[in-house]
Parts: sequence; C-alpha cells; structure tokens
Amino acid sequence: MPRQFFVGGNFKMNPISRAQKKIIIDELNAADLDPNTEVVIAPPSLYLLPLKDIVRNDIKVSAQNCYCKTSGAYTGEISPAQLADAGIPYVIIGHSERRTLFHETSELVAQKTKAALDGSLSVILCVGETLQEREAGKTTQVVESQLREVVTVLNESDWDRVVIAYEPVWAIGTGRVATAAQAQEVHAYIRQYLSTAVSSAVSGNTRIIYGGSVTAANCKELSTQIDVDGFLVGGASLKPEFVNIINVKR
Ligand code: G2H
Repeated sequence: MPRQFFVGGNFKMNPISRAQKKIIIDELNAADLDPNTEVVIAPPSLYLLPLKDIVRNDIKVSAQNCYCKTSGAYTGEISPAQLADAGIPYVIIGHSERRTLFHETSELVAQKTKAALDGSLSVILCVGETLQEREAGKTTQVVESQLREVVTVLNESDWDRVVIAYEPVWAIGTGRVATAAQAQEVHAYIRQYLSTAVSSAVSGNTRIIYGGSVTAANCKELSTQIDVDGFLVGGASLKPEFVNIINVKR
C-alpha cells in the first residue's frame, strides 16, 4: 500500500492569543484541502481541546510533547493517557527544541515514544543533526543513534503509529531549507536503517517527513523525492500558505 502523504503543522508556542488561533483555524476550515493528504496540527497544549472542538473533522490534532508516565507528581507535564482520554490522537516527540532547550536525551525521547504508543497515541518522532555535526560528516551517524534508542524499545507493530520527521537543526526556523537532494539522502538512509534494524515491512510502510523552513515556495521539489512522505511545518503553518503546502501533491 502506498504511504499516505502527511503534512503536520507545528505551531510551537504560537499564536499568543485565542483570537489569532481562531483566525488560523477559520482559514483552514474554509480551505479546499487535498483529501488524500493526512493533515495534523499541533497547537500549544492550552489550545488542544478548544481547537479540537472547532477544527474540521478531517484535520487531526496533536500535542507537541508528553511525558513518559501515566500520572503522578510531574509538575507541568501531560501524560499519554490524558491525551488519549481527551481524544487527541497524535503527539510530537523529540523535537530538537525539546532536545536542546529542555535537555531531552535520546533515551528519554525513546521512553516517551514507547509510553505514547502504549497509551494508544500516534507519534511524530523528530530526529536531525546540528550544523556542526553535518559539517563533521556525522549526519547519518547522529540520526541513526537517535533512532537506535527508539528501535531498542519498540515492538515491530508499534511502528504502524510512528511518523519519522527528519529535521536538520540548522534548517529549523532559519529560512535555510535542506535541498531536495540533502533531504532525500537522509530519508533514504533512515529507510535503509529501518530495514536492517527493524524489518523491510516497517521500512517500506513508515512515513518519513521533512521539517525545517518548509514554505509554499520550496515544498514542491522536496515533495517529489521518493522517500519524502510529507512535511512538518513550523512558521509557515501559521500562515495562509500552509494550505498550499497541504495541497502540494495535487
Ligand atoms: C522545524 C519546523 C517545524 P520551521 O522545527 O517542526 O519549524 O518550519 O519553522 O523551521
């Protein structure tokens, strides 16, 4: 079965008001969207439930993070069980901003991924190298080591609900998008790695999306790459051009 194209909008800590949030959702609700593309938007946790209530049914809602425990004394955290109970189907795990600003290790990312899947969520799992690591020729080594921690704790069937987002840190929010060839090279490497580390079925079925300064202007060529199954969009997901990115395969 072909992999369904996937476009995620990672709002990060935006917008800063409920009024702005409503404008973004009103635009999405009114848009003519490609029905063949899976669309997921990830607002700040404060907006998850109200947004879920007003957004159209063919757009899914995702949390931007969750913890690896079900409940307890973990101030400021949200559990997979709470998200699932609230009807939130997806969560982003391991975004580079979580890894760098909040010191999340690959081991913790793997624990969170497993907990989210065990809590019946689907996971958008982010991996990617820094500019320093790329320039040192360590891109695939870094991405593989981030994935290896996850591979170690997941069962083969868990992968049905994982979307891998390759997000080179040097491309995130910088306006410096990876070239189509750079993205394809790493996506192909990830697919090959899944084939050897998990199974050829998981390698063939897992969606690998690209994130990092994706815009309506640069998404077309990226979308034609054989191993690019969609995008995780930050800044541009807050703008009207998000609709053009969703519709790139039309
Ligand atoms: C990468 C991306 C969304 P942006 O973080 O995950 O953000 O498109 O703003 O680079």
